[in-house]
Amino acid sequence: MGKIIAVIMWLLVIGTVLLFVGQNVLFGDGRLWFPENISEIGATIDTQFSRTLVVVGIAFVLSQVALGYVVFRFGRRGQERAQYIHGSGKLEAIWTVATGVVFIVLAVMAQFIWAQVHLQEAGPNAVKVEVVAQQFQFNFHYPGADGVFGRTEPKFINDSSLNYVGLDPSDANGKDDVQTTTLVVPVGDPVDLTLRSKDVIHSLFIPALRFKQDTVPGLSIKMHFTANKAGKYEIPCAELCGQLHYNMRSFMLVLPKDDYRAMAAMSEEKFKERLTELLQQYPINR
Ligand SMILES: [Cu+2]
Repeated sequence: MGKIIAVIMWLLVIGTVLLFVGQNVLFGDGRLWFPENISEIGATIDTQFSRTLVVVGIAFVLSQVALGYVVFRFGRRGQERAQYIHGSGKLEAIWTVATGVVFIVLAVMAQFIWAQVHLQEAGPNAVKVEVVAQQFQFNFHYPGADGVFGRTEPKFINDSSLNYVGLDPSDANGKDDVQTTTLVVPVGDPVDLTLRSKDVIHSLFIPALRFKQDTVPGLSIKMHFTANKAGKYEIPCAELCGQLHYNMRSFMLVLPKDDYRAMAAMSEEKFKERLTELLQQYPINR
């Protein structure tokens, strides 16, 4: 019985490795893998991801093959018995240090990418969008033609009058501001997001950008990206945030610069009309 279990274990390992290594061969179109990357730093993130996957994959294969070997050799009663030991300080030190070194090296490499999107500024010409998440939608707030955000305050939030972000009606800067549930950005220009939440933790996930950031009540989190391909991309909420979480899905429209500039100068009404047209015009990129 032990031998059969060991062989099944090894077959499972081979199957798992094939799913990752051979998925392009098995399915041809890479449908099990990430969508096409459209972010300027996405390739770096993908490289880091693959590097981590290979390191963890090697550890997984080695440990499973070794486990299978032990089951194969010592599995049956009456035959060869495994030696019982109380532990080995030397062995434990070796694998703890080795694991530590591997993970610290990976973390140090990854933090360069993390610092680029979190700690470095997006630049003065970046397009600014404020994100306010709530159960169960993402609201995107644009400054309108004047380029200045109107003042917002929680006491002005009123979902029934579509003031989801709480714009102060008495502030002149807010008169031309636009609130939508679609993220509209230009191609090729940095986009500076400020993320907030009105209720619970949500997560703005844009797979095509390799972008994922929690929105946390009480915090303003800044992050930036540059999208380099026009199109319509999915934004699911990636944090279980309540009963209708499954339904919390927005889109990001990446537009050619001229189209974007034209929209950025529009009134809220015109902006939304144009947005409806464009959302129908662009198919979803997967
Ligand atoms: Cu959510």
